[in-house]
Amino acid sequence: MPDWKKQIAAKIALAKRGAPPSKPSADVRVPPGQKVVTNFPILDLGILPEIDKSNWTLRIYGLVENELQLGWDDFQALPQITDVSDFHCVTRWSKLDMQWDGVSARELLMQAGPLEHAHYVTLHAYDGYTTNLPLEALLDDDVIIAHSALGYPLTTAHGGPVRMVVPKRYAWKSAKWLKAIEVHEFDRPGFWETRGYHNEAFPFEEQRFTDDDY
Ligand SMILES: Nc1nc2c(c(=O)[nH]1)N[C@H]1C(S)=C(S)[C@@H](COP(=O)(O)O)O[C@H]1N2
Ligand SMILES: [Mo]
Repeated sequence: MPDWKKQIAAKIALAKRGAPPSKPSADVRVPPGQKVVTNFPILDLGILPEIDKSNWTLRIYGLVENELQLGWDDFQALPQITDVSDFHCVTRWSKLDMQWDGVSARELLMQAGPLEHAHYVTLHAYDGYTTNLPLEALLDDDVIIAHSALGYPLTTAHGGPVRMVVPKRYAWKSAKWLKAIEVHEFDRPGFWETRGYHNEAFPFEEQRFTDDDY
């Protein structure tokens, strides 16, 4: 097994061992302070990037063994998965049973091969938005680089052609119009994280804003 595969396996084991108490218990499905909605609200900076699939690319770069730059056909050729998860926005709406189709973030990261000192990622989006996560957070089974929601291709408003979905964190960590995943050693707060939003963003802990901790 190549070194980076062992490292990923070790990181997955670590993530499981140290899993934060963010998983819904059987009887509590909706995080505190959230209301279930049946519509699918749209939240962003108000910049709608129009991205043509013919010049769309997704880059994985930084502390990886093989930097990747995928075009649309390359992305479609990757193994496809479907995952159903709940989506929690810090503005207090939750949408349950969202079905996402796309590529497992873990699968893509495995192909890139994070180096030993890779610990954090920055997600870069086509509207200039960024958000940060621990690398481990992207290795969970439910994290998906999605091209479809509820069986339909993502609309531009919801982040099409491709967005990240990280169900265990508040939705601002789920970058729409995903352009690149940058892998680095030290944590680098993203757009909202530098504006007072909580760095970890676990809905079941109500980690909404940095002040909540102090
Ligand atoms: N690129 C980008 N991604 C983004 C945002 C953004 O402004 N730009 N907003 C985030 C926020 S605050 C939320 S709640 C979700 C909303 O996703 P939706 O509009 O599909 O409901 O997208 C997140 N991803
Ligand atoms: Mo949000």
